[in-house]
Amino acid sequence: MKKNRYKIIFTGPVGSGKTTAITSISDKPPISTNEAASDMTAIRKAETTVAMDYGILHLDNGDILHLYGTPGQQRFDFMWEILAEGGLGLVLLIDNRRDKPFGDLAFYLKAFHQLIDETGVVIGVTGMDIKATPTLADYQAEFAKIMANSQAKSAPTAVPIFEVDARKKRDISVMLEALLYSISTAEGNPA
Ligand SMILES: Nc1nc2c(ncn2[C@@H]2O[C@H](COP(=O)(O)OP(=O)(O)O)[C@@H](O)[C@H]2O)c(=O)[nH]1
Ligand SMILES: [Mg+2]
Repeated sequence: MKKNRYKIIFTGPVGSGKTTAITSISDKPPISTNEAASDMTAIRKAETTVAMDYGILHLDNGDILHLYGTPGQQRFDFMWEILAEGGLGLVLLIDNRRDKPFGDLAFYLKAFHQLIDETGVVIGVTGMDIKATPTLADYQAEFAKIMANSQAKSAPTAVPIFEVDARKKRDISVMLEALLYSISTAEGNPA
């Protein structure tokens, strides 16, 4: 059986759980390129990802998923387009503990609108064990609002949105399955 190789992009603000999620789900120890943070993020985290995370996941059907985490800081956003190239879909992690999670949501949906339009997106809200609001229903409503205001022609009105704890492998795999399923149904392919 021919193995298909796909690329999944994980994005979201610093601290939203990208490195943790890829570590939780990867079959091999993931590669992360870290350096001591030299900017404001140092206040948030002593060490932060500056280049990217990479992990690999072998599916039961023989397919292989390559998992890439984007660097969070905006000074690395020139890399996002390169990373997104050829991606099968996007995992957007939003940290509910942050001040303006809806601002983060709008920002990342806009930054990755091309990949989202062409493929698909699933949203994972992390940190809900620490801060329960906004709720998942609030996120769905906000997502619909952002899409209604966007210029995108093929913008989806609803996407899978989950509460996830990036430390829990099961949470991440459920979210990934939903992404793969939504992409396969959108393309009319069998899942
Ligand atoms: N309490 C809690 N902590 C989480 C959750 N998801 C991730 N974390 C923690 O948040 C911190 C930041 O995660 P990290 O993967 O480094 O974020 P990144 O900057 O997006 O790569 C880590 O200490 C994680 O263990 C969650 O759902 N709840
Ligand atoms: Mg990281």
